[in-house]
Amino acid sequence: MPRKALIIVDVQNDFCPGGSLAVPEGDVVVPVINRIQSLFDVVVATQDWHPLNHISFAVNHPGKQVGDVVEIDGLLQVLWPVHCVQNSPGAEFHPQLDTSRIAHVIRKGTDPRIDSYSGFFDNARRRDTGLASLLWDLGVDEVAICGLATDYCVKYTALDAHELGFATAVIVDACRGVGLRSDDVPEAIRQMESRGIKIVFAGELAASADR
Ligand code: VGL
Ligand code: ZN
Repeated sequence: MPRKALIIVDVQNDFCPGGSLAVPEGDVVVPVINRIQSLFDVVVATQDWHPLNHISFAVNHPGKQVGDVVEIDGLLQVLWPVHCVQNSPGAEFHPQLDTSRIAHVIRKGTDPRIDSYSGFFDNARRRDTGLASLLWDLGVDEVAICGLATDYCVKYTALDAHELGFATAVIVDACRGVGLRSDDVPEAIRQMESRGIKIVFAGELAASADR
């Protein structure tokens, strides 16, 4: 029965250099992630997968700019450039990401009315993506999270995984952040660690693997 899952978060062209919401050094996570995939019993991936009329796109808010924060239905929403539009090249996985081991892909952010940073729930927790039950059905009790971006989707996916009862680790050198503010990434790491999420490096994983 599988136990340990790797969750690869949003390693998509738009979050890599040259993409519309490029995360600095976003592509450097790709070889690291490819190297560690075989250490896990099951590998799943999330894909940010927005319709063109998505609420998180600044262009859909006349008079607003990228980086502005608006309140929608009582939730604060950062406005982003158009990114990861369903079926567009920017929404595809980075071409060098090894997808051969990915057992399931969870697409999130598909509802135009609400954003979804976490791979488990939308930002208001109205809807479940099915990721938790998928992992439970596979007998997974331990997850490690990697990908993009440390200060958004990686962070919220890790916080939810921990809260759902999975023993949760974040592989920091297999993640990169947006860093809208200079301390967003270290702050995200501190926050995850203070909740009980383990912060690890890819090299330690290999060393502790019992096979
Ligand atoms: C993400 C901002 C907007 C992420 C997704 O994958 O971290 N960030 N949409
Ligand atoms: Zn998005």
